Formats: sequence, structure tokens, C-alpha cells
Amino acid sequence: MPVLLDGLDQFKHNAFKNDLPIPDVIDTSKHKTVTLQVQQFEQFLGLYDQNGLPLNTTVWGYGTGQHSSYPGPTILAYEGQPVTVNWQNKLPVDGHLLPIDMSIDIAEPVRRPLEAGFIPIVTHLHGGHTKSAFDGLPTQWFTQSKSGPGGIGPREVGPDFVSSTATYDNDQQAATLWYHDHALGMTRLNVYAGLAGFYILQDDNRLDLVKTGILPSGPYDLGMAIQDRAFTSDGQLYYPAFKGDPLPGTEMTVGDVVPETFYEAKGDGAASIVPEFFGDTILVNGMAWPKLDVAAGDYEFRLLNGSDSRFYVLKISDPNVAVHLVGTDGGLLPDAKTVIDGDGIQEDNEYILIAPGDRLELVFDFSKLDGGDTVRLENVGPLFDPFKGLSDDGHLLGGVDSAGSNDPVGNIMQFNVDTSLKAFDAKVENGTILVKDFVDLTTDANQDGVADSANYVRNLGLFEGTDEFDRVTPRLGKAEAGIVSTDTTGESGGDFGPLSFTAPVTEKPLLGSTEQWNLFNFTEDSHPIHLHLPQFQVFEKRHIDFLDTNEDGIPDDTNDDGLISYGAGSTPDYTQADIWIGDKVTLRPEETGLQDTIHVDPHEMAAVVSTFDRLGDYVWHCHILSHEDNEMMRPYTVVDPDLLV
Ligand SMILES: [Cu+2]
Repeated sequence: MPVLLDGLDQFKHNAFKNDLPIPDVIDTSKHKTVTLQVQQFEQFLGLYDQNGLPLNTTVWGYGTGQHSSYPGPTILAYEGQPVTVNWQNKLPVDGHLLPIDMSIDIAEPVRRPLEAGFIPIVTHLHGGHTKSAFDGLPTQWFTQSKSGPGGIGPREVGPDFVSSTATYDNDQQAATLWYHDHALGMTRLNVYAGLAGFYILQDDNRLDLVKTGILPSGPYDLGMAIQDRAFTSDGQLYYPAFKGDPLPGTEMTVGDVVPETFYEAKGDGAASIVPEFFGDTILVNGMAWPKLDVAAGDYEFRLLNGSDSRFYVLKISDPNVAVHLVGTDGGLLPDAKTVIDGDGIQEDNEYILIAPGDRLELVFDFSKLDGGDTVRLENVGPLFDPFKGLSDDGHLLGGVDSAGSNDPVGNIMQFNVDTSLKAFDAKVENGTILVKDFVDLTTDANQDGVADSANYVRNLGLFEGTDEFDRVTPRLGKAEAGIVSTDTTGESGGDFGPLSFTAPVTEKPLLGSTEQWNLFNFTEDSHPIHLHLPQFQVFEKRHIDFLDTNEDGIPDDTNDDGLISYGAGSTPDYTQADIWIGDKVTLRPEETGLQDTIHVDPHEMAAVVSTFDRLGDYVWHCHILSHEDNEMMRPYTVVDPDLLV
């Protein structure tokens, strides 16, 4: 049984000691073609041994040849100027840093096998309006070439591989995008090892807002990738996989969450995926609980939740710091929204919710603080549990324990106010117009529950079931009224039920169409759902009622008519219908604007509106990486209406 570094111990002795690392910036106005190599190297992540000596960690990252880092270098791109990145797999051919579960659907090269140390990788630009061929789909992976004593040979590629040189068109508004690995069934492991970086897209509108002093820029504009991790006592990355492996922060082991059926079939020494992963150490840009010296002025912080499963509910320890939300996943909001007013009183609703995969562009105002003041960015989200929702006053739902200020995961980083630093005063305030020509896709003039912009409505489901080894397996699928099917292969057809990743494509939007996807969550946990290709808008969220008496993750056919049916109203009558769509849930500011990832809480339906304007194959999936790797992902295809008979 591996001995772990104790997150609490590391936090008590070492937090807020090291500076927030700022990744190198590759400005593509100077280089339109970039080569980025995936490499393995050692990096200091802010960990120390019992004698207080720094520990180095073997990680994976991206680099240009001279210097590699985790997170990778920040790619700075400009709207209207395509960028080509040549992604290269330069990992050593000596196996993964972390145990691979061979029993799930994974990228599995045959000629360059995992057993021989080869690693499939593929980079996805998350939030990018990217051509299918360059999207970094999970089946577009490629291994290292074979070199060394066995001679040089070509790499092996996945079934849908097109090219490892990808062109990103940058034909969307300025946004905080990020690139990360997406190889089938091992995304969680490749990202955990370090394969993620920022991709900042600029446009004229945003540059104008900077020029006119509305938004901060340059040294006052920083990306912060928040990721929870766990480590072995020698400072190496730890990810629970084997039966006796401890689950960080708990008294449990993997054997407590993976049923015996799995070990009977695969042997006690087999590595298994776990339902979720929660680490006890918080890294920001690859540094444990860093500090940042700030002037007593304004900063834009671009927050990314790059964690496996952890949702963060962020608070600021000093109520004199104001925070304005200026952008979400797809870039600037139509107008700025103050989410923390900085009036000196900590109010219940003054928090920031960020789910895995999400980005938030926030302007922090430290101008009321004095030199020497310290401010902590704190987390009151779940300690070591899945997120199940939040009340309006910021309390976790579902009986989940909240992290506190003495918990290692209750702290993200610290800001130290230094009045010798030159302050920048940004003009942004609540209501400042940021995007004048924002096209709102969410109007509903006739109040029929369908956005005026939508040509087509799909009902889709978030389900939970078990796999052949009785392990919990979250899934996506169809949720149309009609015949229920529990056959996840999709071969039996049906209108309603979970489907595996390999089941035939069921979502085929027409090129140029705008669709409303009603995402119904029938599970007990919240899931952040990510669509590749579009930036969508949240039309509405509603509470839903249904029964699941046998707890199979599929709503009951309560009126026994052999069909699943929907009713409207907040007082369900199960003699009339099986699923009831109830009252609207008020959207938080973080859920407005352009989104590519939206969390759907238990007993909730989220309706999102997207325009599908590129042909080809894409995926939609849960961005809890352990879920995405464990079948909570589906392909979809944008089809040409002229080619349909
Ligand atoms: Cu999920």
C-alpha cells in the first residue's frame, strides 16, 4: 500500500510559500506555426519532505524543445488569424506514470502496445470552434514512434486519426480556451500527469476594452489553472487504482468502491477506474497553494477548473475585495456582473461556482486593501465528495460536507498586497457593456419552453448504471418520450435510455441548424456536460421530478403504460406522466453568456441552445474526467441536409 504525502501536513507547513508560476507565452502574431512536444520531465510543485527539503515530481507537459512545463505554455491567438500546431509525442517509451485500467474502452494500440511502454495521446482545444479532423477526438490518438534498439518505425494511430498537425481557425470571439489531452479511456490519467495548458484568444473588441482602460491587461491579466492532486511520500503523482490504494482524504480504499466482481474476473492485482477522484493537495498552475504579490488595484484572473472531479465553491477571505464576472467559457459576457460587491460584509450569496472544465474571467479589485494585507481564495465546495448542488445562500445540497478554511482543499491560494507595486485601476463595474453585438439565442416570445432560435429540440439523459463487473457507470443517452431501452449497445433501438460510447450515433444535427438540447439528470450527482464544437447558451434550468424505486438510474414507468412520458408542473401526478418538468431554477451569472460546459444538478434539466455550423464527427461528454473515461461520452455528427435522402 503506497504511503502518501499528507495534504494537511503540506498545507500547514508549506502553503503560500511559493509564487504562482506564470507559464511561458507563445504569441502567435509572431509564429503562425508552432511545434509543441509532449515530454516527461521533473518539476517542483511546491512539495517538501519531512526535513523541509523540496521534492521534485515527474510530470508530463508541453514544450517547444528548449523548455517544457506543466501546465504547458500559454498559446496567445488572435481572432481571424489561424494557428497551426504540430503536436508531437516525445514521451519516453517506458509506460504511463499512472496505472491504466485495461477493462474499460481505451485507446489500445496493437503494434505499439501499452505493455511495451507506448502511450497514446491526442490534444483537444477545449472550447475551440475546430474542424472535426483537428478536434482532438478521443479516437484520434497517436503513439510515439518506435526508436532505439528495435529500430525506427512509424507511430500507431487511432481509428479516426487524421493528422497530428492541427489548424485552429480562431473564428470565434475572444475567450479563455484551454488545450488538454483527450485519449480514449485515459484522458483522466494524461491530464493528471500534466497535459493541459491555456489558449488565450484575443479580438479587437477585447483589445479596445483594454485600450480604454475598462479591462486589465499584460501583467494584470493572469490565467490560473486549479487542479487537485495527491502524491506519494517521495513527491510523485498518485492516482488510486489498485485494490488496497487509499482514496485521499478518506479512510477508504479502491476496494471499497470497486466491487469484488471486478477482482474475481480480473484478479486482485488489476487496476480499476474509480467513480471519482478527489486529491488532498490544491495546485494552481502546477504549484501547491501558491501566493501572488498584488498591487492595491485591479486584476483579471482567468480561472480554469482543470480538476478530475472536484467542483469548487470559491470565496474570498476579505469581504473588502470586489469581484466582477466579465467572461465565461466562450468569452466576454454582454455586460459585467458583480458577483462579490466588496462592501466589507460577507454575504451568503457571494461565491463563485466553477465545475470541472469551466473557465471564468473575473476582475478582482484589491484597491480597498492596504500594504501587507493578505487575502485567501478559499473553497467551500465538497471536501471529498461529488457535488450535488448548492442552495441560493451557498450551502451544499445532498448532505455533502463542505471544505473549511483549515482544510487543505478549503484553500486555493493567497494574495499578498504590496503597495510598492504599481496599481492598475480598471473601469469595469456592474453592468459595464462588454459585447455590444451579443446575439441572444435564448429568447422565447411565445413562452412555449422552446427558444425562438431553435429549429429542433432533443431530450437527452444523464443516467447511471453498472458495468459487467457491477461498477458504477455513468452514461449519456436519449430521453425522448416513448419506449424505454436498457440495451446500452443501441441495437434494440428505443426512445429513452443510456447508451455506451460505441453505440451508433443518435444525435445528428443538420449543418447550420440551431438545436435546443434538454439535458435531464436522472443521477444523484451533478455532471458538467461539455459539447465539442459550439459555444452554446443556457436557455433555462428547471427542477424535475421522477421516481426511481429500483435505483437503476432510469426513471420508473410509474403509470405502467410501457412508455416514458413527460408532464409539466411542480406537483407530479405519476398516474398521468413519469417525469415532471417543474419550476425554473434561477441561473447564476457563471451560467450565462457563451458556454461550452454546463453542470446539471440532480433532479434538474438544463436546456442549452447551440448552432452547429461545421460538418463532421464530434463528441459530447461529462467533464468529470473519471466519468468521461468511464462511458459518459457520446459521439454526435453534424450532417449536410443536402446529402440526406
Ligand atoms: Cu459526470
